[in-house]
Amino acid sequence: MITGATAGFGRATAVKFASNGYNVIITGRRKERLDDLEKELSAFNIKVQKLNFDVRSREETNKAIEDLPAEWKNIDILVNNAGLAVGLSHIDDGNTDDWDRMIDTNVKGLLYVTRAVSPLMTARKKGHIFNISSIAGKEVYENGNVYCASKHAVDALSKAMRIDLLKHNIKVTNIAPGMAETEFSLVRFKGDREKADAVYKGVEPLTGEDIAEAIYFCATLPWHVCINDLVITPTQQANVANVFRK
Ligand code: NDP
Ligand code: 8X3
Repeated sequence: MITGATAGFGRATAVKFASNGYNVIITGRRKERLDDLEKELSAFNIKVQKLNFDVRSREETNKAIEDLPAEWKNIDILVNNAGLAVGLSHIDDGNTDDWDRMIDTNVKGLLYVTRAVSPLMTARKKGHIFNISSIAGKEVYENGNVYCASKHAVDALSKAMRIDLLKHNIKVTNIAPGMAETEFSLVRFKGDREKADAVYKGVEPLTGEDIAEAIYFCATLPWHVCINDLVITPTQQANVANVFRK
């Protein structure tokens, strides 16, 4: 099950797993995108289940999971990927609606999905949860305040989940990507393409496929091996502040 499969990392992860024979549950708010992805994935001769809900709604999230047909409730792998950055401003000048969107999606949404899905895994004594944090969950940069705080929360929750779910034979992997060209910057800059493109100027950024590859690698290791935390950046990026642009 991959949250936020309508774009970027989530979409690429759905394609990666489906192309390797996994049945996939794909989620997101944009229904037409889910329909298009379902068509694309059906070429791999696997089963696809679409769940069209907003992770910010506890009711919608619980209903989506509760209503899953029994055979789809055997979720082996959950990728908590749905998330976003909105805006880039100093703390004294921030847009509090943007702050709500980031905290409600990146932190509370991830918690709602985990609360709904993890009991299905503990009951079966097996599962693997991936949380997509960020290098913004490891470091803080100017104007990144609330986004960085939300991803630090994901980083902390990955560690906490690992401890709490240990006795249930459930793996938890925190993925912390750096600069990746998806719809991320277009969302952050509210549709301003020029500003979004400028983020990646002179850099070969990560792609959704790069992150999908890493998730697939972690998910297919022998069962006694768990990658707890993975920081992945473009070769031209050392950390949030040091980027070598050509
Ligand atoms: P995209 O904008 O390309 O994809 C984001 C996905 O999240 C979309 O499928 C979107 O679906 C979904 N989503 C957003 N809000 C909600 C919501 N309220 N309910 C359900 N789904 C939602 O961005 P990325 O693929 O880059 O981002 C994926 C994750 O990776 C995010 O958590 C992001 O913070 C993180 N990340 C991104 C990095 C980057 O540089 N790109 C680097 C590090 C981490 P829809 O709009 O259809 O609901
Ligand atoms: C996205 C990467 O550096 O823009 O999480 O915060 S960064």
